[in-house]
Amino acid sequence: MTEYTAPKASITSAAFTDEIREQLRYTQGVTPEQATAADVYVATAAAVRRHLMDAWMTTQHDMVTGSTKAVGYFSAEFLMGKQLRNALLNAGLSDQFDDAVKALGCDARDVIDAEYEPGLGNGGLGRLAACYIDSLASKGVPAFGYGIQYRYGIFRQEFDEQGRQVERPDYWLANEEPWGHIDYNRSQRVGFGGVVTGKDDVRTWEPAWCVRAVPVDYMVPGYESGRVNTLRLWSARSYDEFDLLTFNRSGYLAAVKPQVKAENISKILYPEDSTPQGKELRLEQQYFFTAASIHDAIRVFYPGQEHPDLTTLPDKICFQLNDTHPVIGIPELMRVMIDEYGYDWDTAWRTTTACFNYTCHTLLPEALEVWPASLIGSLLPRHLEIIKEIDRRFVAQLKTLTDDAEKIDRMRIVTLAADGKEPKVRMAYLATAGGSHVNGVAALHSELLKDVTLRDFSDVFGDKFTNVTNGVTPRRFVKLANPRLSDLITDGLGTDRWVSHLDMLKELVPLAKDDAFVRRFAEVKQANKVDFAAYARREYGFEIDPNTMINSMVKRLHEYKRQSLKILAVISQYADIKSGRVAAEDIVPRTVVFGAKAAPGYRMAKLTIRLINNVARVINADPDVKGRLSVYYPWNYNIRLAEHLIPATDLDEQISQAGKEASGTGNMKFALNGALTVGTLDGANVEIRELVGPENFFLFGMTVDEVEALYDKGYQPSSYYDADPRLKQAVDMVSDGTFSDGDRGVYKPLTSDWLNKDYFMTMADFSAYMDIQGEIETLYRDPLEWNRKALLNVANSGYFSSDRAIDDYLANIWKTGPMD
Ligand code: CJB
Repeated sequence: MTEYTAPKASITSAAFTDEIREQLRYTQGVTPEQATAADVYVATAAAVRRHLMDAWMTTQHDMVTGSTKAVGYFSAEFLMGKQLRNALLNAGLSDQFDDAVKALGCDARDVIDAEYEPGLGNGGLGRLAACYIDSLASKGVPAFGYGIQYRYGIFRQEFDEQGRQVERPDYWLANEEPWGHIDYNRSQRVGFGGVVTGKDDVRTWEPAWCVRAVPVDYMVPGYESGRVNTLRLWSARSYDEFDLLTFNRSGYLAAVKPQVKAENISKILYPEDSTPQGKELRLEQQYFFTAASIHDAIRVFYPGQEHPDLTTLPDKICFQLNDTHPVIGIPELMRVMIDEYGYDWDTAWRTTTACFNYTCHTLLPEALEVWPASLIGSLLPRHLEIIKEIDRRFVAQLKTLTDDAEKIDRMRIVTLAADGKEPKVRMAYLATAGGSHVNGVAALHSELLKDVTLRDFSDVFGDKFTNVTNGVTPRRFVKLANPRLSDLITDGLGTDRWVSHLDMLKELVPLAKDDAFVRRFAEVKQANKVDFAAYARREYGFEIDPNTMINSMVKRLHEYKRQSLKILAVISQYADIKSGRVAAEDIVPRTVVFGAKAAPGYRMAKLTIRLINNVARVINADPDVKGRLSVYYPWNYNIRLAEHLIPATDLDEQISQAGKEASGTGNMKFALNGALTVGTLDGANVEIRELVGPENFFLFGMTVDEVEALYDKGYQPSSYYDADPRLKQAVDMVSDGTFSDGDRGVYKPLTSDWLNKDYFMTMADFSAYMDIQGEIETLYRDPLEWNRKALLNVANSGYFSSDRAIDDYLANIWKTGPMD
């Protein structure tokens, strides 16, 4: 593969300032003197877009005329974060911007802050998609991100006086949004409902209602690649026409109903992470964006052709299904080929399976989407026919491969309507049968997928299964988020090539023996902590002491991630100091920072939020522990907060129950920014620990096998409560009203779950978790040794670049590469 390096923008700061001035005048209609930071932000965005425009157009042109297969990354979520700094970096205009804002008399931070962060994703899955399109562009691989431009992103989280989560709508488009380009000329018609008519081999679907899918295009500039790819997010609009027949018959309201319904399709992002609700609107969204995207790909790659040879589609583009959300694309491509272009089944199937690949992001069975066949039938009647036919042929194929009838039943894509249960369509199975490859997102996860979740499939179609361990973009999460560390790395390596070749970080390993370099590394961390304290004061009114250990746990709130374990440990540490059991001076001063949103309907998760907030309230107000232990929970955790917190963190918590976290990507970001991890052998923690060295990772807790064995033996959480006085005391403090102004009922659902069910074995892992704290504190008391280990984490984490992950996808799944 050739490396394509474009010259950096050669424009001077003065010239760039003039360009911003021009945009202020002609786009914003203000003079530089009148301009607010928000005006300068919009003007700068417009100026940067102009710089990227030629490369964007050339990339699109080369993609269509060249012979390199493209990638269509289908994802219901793209959690992009703020765009301005990233666009400036990749346009080679960062320094010019810093000079320009000065010349214009404003503060760079205010301009950056003026951008409203789009929240078009829930968490890890959506952020991964954003990292991957960044890496694809940076490698010069022709690619589209395909998704939905939700009008309302993930809710804005607030806390009420009782510490409860309150969800506020995130109407991000009410703010100036200079990045998206709405392209009405390239809209697509997407149909729903209706009837299917015709004979067996010639079927015609007449949808009852149609939605206009309008593409909103975002530039995805590569880092030093000279390429700018496209993120195409579909927005649902109604057609002006409405059903005159209905109007005449039953009145205006009934006639416009489909139009109103149409606009709702892209209105809101479902806020469930990992455990989605099987709601009709969700299926509508899924079909809406995958259908529009497939039609769009055909339009792009066969321009103006009425009778394209679609059997060549897999040579032009492959579609990566980011989880089960876009899997309805498989029957859609079948339908398009058979019904719209007249191909026979076998040809359509060969083409479809060659186009699609599926990434699974979970091990939780409830997260694998299953749709009632009746729902698919009413919304997409022709697709249900096709899915049934896929299933029929699939079962016939299985019969030639195995005699195990039970196994075949277990593998059915459409479940049998036994015992009065209505048939269901298993989307993960459809994806596995209808695509060429299935991958998990970390080594352990991919093994468990094969051994447990999709075991029958891996027995029969073992060749389809592979692993691609996740990665994160070093541009956003190191270069931009942590400029001090970036400078130190560049100094240590004598080059900044590491930004696109992150494996070069390995060359820092010898520097871990150099005490002077380790001290410089420690100074970087300390300065980042001071910065974070200032940020937390400014944004949240928190008084964080940067001379304490910053101990972070940021991720979605989910029982399997075990925020409960962390808060119980905090309570226990609090009790230790308070009771005098541990002398205050023997405690390493610690600031625990939580960040997490809970799905609005997830009762236990929301109660955990309330508990954390109230533990924080009590501890932070208690003079007995002042300066030793404090707890902060900044609300509305998002990418921006991550970018501030991660570089300032000393200790990162990755404490999920073994076998439940598919990978994690926060763990990678923290390691790359020089935090040490306390974690279980779960997800990508396993690989992080192997790479950074077991001696540089705080491991605790049960393994996957031990968890299994304990379940089999019969798990009794209360026995751990009885056996460990620390645990007993912590749980009792939650029950006895310490964190609820004496009200003993508030946390009952939590405490009763811990003692009676505790599905994720928090009780069983508590003692091991507490025991490792001693080791953590001993090391932290020796700053040189702590920082040496933290530096070794940085040096050995280059593998977790999303560039490497994309290389793996290119080599093993997509079989393509950079454009010529
Ligand atoms: N994940 O964020 C989500 N949403 C889902 O619906 C299912 C999984 C997460 O995906 C990340 C990216 O692969 C993983 O790192 C993480 O473990 C997983 O929970």
